[in-house]
Amino acid sequence: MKGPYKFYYWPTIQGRGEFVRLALEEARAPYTDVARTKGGVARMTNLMQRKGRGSSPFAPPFLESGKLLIAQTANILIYLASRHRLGASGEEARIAAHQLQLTIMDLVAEVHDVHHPIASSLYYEDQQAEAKKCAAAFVDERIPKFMGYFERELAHNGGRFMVGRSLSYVDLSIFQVIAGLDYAFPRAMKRLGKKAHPLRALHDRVASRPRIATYLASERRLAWNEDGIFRHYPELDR
Ligand SMILES: N[C@@H](CCC(=O)N[C@@H](CS)C(=O)NCC(=O)O)C(=O)O
Repeated sequence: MKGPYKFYYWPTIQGRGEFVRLALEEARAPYTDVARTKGGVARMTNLMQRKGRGSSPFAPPFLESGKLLIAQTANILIYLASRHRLGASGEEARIAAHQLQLTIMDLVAEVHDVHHPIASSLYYEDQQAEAKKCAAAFVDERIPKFMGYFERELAHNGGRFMVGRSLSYVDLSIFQVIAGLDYAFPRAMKRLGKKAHPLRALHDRVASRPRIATYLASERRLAWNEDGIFRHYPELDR
């Protein structure tokens, strides 16, 4: 058995942590979502300030595996993939998966910046005018550009998986991105269509995988909310 792992992320949001939770769930890896246990947030913040050997995380999510403390979402995923067959094997496929995941994380950062274009430390209400401008460009230009890219990559790989010939963590992450964009920008995402779009079909295939379906129906899956990265503000959804 690989693990058990200690997983650290903010306890009330899906955020970037969800990409890791999905991988842990699909792998059926034993893990504790530490910040969701009593005193867990303090333990998480202490680890970011730890002294001594090894590097400390700048920000959650991070994963403790034995003596390793691994931060950066894409870095955690590449680690889990090698231990749990969640990624295509071979150098080319490993690099391709990591490349796609880093691009997904770029998109996630842009999603965050739509509602916080000036500063993360300010309330949304204090940067709403700028957010509106940012959202217009994001919806009109960036969503189609990212979706077009991921769609081409999926088609290029045969249409079923983003990389390789079996499910990888990238497929799980595409599921999360589509689900998140559907929540945050339902009107803009209507352009993808209900069923026929290949990325939506991939989303649906991932959602119906038994372990993912069980997870999504469990209390471990946090509800979307307006504290996370994918936020639904109707005024930002054109
Ligand atoms: N590039 C990092 C970003 C990590 C990150 O920004 N984490 C957020 C939560 S989703 C955070 O807590 N940031 C605190 C900060 O930036 O000060 C990753 O992909 O894991």
